[in-house]
Amino acid sequence: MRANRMSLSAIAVLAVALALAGCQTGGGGAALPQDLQGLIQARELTPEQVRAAIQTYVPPGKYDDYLMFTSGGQGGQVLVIGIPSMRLLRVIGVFAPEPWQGYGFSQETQEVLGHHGADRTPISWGDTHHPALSETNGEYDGQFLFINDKGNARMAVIDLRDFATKQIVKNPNAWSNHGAVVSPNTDYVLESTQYAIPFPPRPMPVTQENYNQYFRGLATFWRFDRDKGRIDPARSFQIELPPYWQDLADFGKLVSDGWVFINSFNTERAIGGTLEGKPPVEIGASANDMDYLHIIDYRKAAELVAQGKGTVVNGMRVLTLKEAVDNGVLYFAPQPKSPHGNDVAPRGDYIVVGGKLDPNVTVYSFEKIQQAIRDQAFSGRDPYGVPILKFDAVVAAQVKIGLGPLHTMFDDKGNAYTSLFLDSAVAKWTLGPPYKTGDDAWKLVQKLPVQYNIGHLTAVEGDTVKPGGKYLVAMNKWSVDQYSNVGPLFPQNFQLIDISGDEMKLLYNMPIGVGEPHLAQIIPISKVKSWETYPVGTNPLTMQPDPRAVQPGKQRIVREGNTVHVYMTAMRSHFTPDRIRVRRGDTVVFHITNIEKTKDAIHGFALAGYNINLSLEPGKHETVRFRATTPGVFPFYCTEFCSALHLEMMGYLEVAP
Ligand SMILES: [Cu+2]
Repeated sequence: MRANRMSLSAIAVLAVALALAGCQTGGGGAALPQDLQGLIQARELTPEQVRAAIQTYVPPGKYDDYLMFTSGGQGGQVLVIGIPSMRLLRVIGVFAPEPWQGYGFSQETQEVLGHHGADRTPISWGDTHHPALSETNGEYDGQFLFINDKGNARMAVIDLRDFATKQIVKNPNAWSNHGAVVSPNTDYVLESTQYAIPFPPRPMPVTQENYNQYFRGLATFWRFDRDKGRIDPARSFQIELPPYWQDLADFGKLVSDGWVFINSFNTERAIGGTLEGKPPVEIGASANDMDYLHIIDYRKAAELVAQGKGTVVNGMRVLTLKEAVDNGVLYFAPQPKSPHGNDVAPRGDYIVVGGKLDPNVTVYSFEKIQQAIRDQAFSGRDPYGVPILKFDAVVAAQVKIGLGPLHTMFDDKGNAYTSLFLDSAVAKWTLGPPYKTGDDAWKLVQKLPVQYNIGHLTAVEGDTVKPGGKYLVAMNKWSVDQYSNVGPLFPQNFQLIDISGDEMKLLYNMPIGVGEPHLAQIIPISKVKSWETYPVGTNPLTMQPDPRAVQPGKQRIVREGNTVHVYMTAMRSHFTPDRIRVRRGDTVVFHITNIEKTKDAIHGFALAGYNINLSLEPGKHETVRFRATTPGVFPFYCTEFCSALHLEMMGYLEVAP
């Protein structure tokens, strides 16, 4: 018998619990049935495991309480996962074509994907890192989701009415970025550049002299127009920063509203050179004991830009480093050591920083920062003239929690949760006044081992002004021994943790086999008001009726010179028209409306040989345009199993020679 096999007395305790649960829900059952006891014993489950199973089980037809939006990493996607079941509910194509959704095949979605490569060609991947839900007064409002592409310095806007990507903007002055965070009312979405390049971008030898003199970082404030549901590049701006690698950012809130905090690393300005016998970047960038927390008065920066300050570089207005320093927009505070997380507490009063090579989290007081700025309590200036606030003047506490602290989330009881990469653990610790006072303040409460090497973590609304508590998800980089071997590309490991009680408890493992998720956010499902169908004839890009939407009875084929327009409808179980004849060299434009009003009555439109594949949800209208270069007879068909006669939902395109 294995040591962890459930004892009979433990089963008895659990039986009582189950029986009580049964009574409360009217399910009956005065005792745990014999066969259930046998099942638990046969599977060698511990009481903790049975409890976790009951806590996370969502029966067929019942819904999860929360949605987690997580980056899909190199897949360029967003994954939508139900909590507590940890079931994958949706994949949203963002920076890469996604065939199931027909994303990147229609004219509408090709426009969204754009041409952002160095040679103005489309890029067909992205490294999604930081999802950021739109906020109203510092709380998630369930309307929009933003996510960055670290790999190519892009930012995307997803509309949560239909969970589809509506816009991608390319940072014109950077090739990498980190973070996507929103201001408390979503007027700005911020990205930091990760790896500095020459500013303005131009070719030059990567030497130390050039790096120090010409390379720069940037904080990019994308202006979001909520009414239009789009970022407005013309009203966006950047702040020029020293060539330290700006990393995670967080907007202030409540008392610190109007400010933003960005951590940085490689203040050493290491540039590698391993082939010339120089130390690699990892060594060079880890020499200093302190890097710099960037403290930015972005309201003042926006005012200066509105007054016409700054210069325009590649169409983007940029407040220069000198203007930022001269006008009191930018300050530094020392932060230990190669930091990653940088998280503002729920009341906006503290900023928590995890230094990857420091066993402490360092907590800055916003009030002390403001006082130090008023007192000009500077310990000096960096080589670019930025004033550095005295460390002791701005720090509220340092709490020793373990090795490799990265990222911090908060609950509704004054606790903070920090991922520990090197320890492979989540540390729960307490904030200071007014959250906790006396001996209860600034105290490590518990360390829960996770499997393994956790990067970010996320808790229910854990970065808002009203954290929800209840659940936390550890986003682990290594799974090692947690899953069956499916080859050398191991899945990432999400672990659901119960944080509702005094002690954190591990509930569930979820493998992620589609990319390396970086960060996630969790929102109560009741806050997301998504559509079940589109009003018939809706253009998904504008979310408005499309003037070219096709009504029943108005299907037609119209030739305009060498362009053939096919106005088509899809409904169970046929396309109208279903026989189309064009000539070689014609441009063919399909305007297709799914005229179904029934939810889940989805059709697809796939045309052989021409790389055409659409998803037509009920009511959706989409356009696909291509040149018929090759003569032949090409079947098209519905790719969604929509009815008993789904296989018959097809037609022929004849391309005459
Ligand atoms: Cu169909």
